[in-house]
Amino acid sequence: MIDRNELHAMKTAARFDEFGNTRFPTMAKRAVELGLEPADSIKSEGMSCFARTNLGPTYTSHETFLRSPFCEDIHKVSEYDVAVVGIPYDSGASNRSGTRLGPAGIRHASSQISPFNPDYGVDLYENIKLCDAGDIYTLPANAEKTFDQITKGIGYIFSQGVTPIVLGGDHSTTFPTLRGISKYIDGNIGVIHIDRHSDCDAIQMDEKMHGTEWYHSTHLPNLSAKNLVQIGIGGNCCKSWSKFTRDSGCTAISMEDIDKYGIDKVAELALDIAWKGCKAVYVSLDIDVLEAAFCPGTGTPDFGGMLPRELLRLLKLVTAPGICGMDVVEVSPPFDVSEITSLAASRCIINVLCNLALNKSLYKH
Ligand SMILES: [Mn+2]
Repeated sequence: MIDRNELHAMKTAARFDEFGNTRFPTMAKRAVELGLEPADSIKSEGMSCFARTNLGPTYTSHETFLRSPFCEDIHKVSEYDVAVVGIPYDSGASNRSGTRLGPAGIRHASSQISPFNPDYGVDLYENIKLCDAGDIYTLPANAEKTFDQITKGIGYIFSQGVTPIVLGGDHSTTFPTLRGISKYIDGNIGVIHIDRHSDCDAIQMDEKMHGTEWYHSTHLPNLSAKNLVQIGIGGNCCKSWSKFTRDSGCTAISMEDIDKYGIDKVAELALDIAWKGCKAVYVSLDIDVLEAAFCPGTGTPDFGGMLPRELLRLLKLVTAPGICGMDVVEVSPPFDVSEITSLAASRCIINVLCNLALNKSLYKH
């Protein structure tokens, strides 16, 4: 019979105290110093609001967007105009997962792109003070605590006078993002939502999944459905979509409308509705609005969506007057091919930032 105490594993375990335990408390303290205390609902030691040191989740990205400076100490984020921030969370995905790796995928793809953009004649390194604020520390097992982290983190960036550009993550993250931003806007906020799907159920699989963010966002005190414009809608939408669109007062624009009226007229209508009575407008881009051939790496690909140049033209027109923030969600690198989808997301963000620089329309507050 083997002597239990002679087992290698048991001997090693018995030496636990000899290993010392100074590294974890030091790193935990530094994580909170640099990345804020976590949301009040989180009790575990060593967790912070922004994932700092290497105590964050393993899928947190350490590469920066467009190789911009990493704002490790989040208290210094106010030194920048724009902060790119990742939300590696995909527990709201009802179909294919993998968007927790979206921020890492988009950052990696963006590192191949030049900060100089000949389409706009703008060099982002020269024209915008851009940083990467790293990722929000997300909790895959708990949506509400993750949402609290997102609301606190994105709200903090916005409260420091910085425009947040959010890398998703699945689309459920947009609700806590808007909850964070909207409370710092003294007035109403409008939204231009570009997506193949309307995501407007109150509840999905009994939870706030990635098909529910517009129901909850339009119940925020200063965000009315009357200022919500959804562009690209069609394909694989739930039946409940028609009820929300009919009853809430939001405006849905389908691919057929885009074919009929063209991108320029659609953008004009979207701006008119989103800005009506509002102090600021937010843009939420679900990458699955692109025809599936151009975005294989996403949770719910759909056939018959926008072509890349239609999407770039739409973004150019709707972001020209300025935005208070933007997200690009639903990039799922495990399903991607040759980084097509991550590259599409990177290009959309870079073009929008160049557009803000060109029009001098960065959000001021
Ligand atoms: Mn969506």
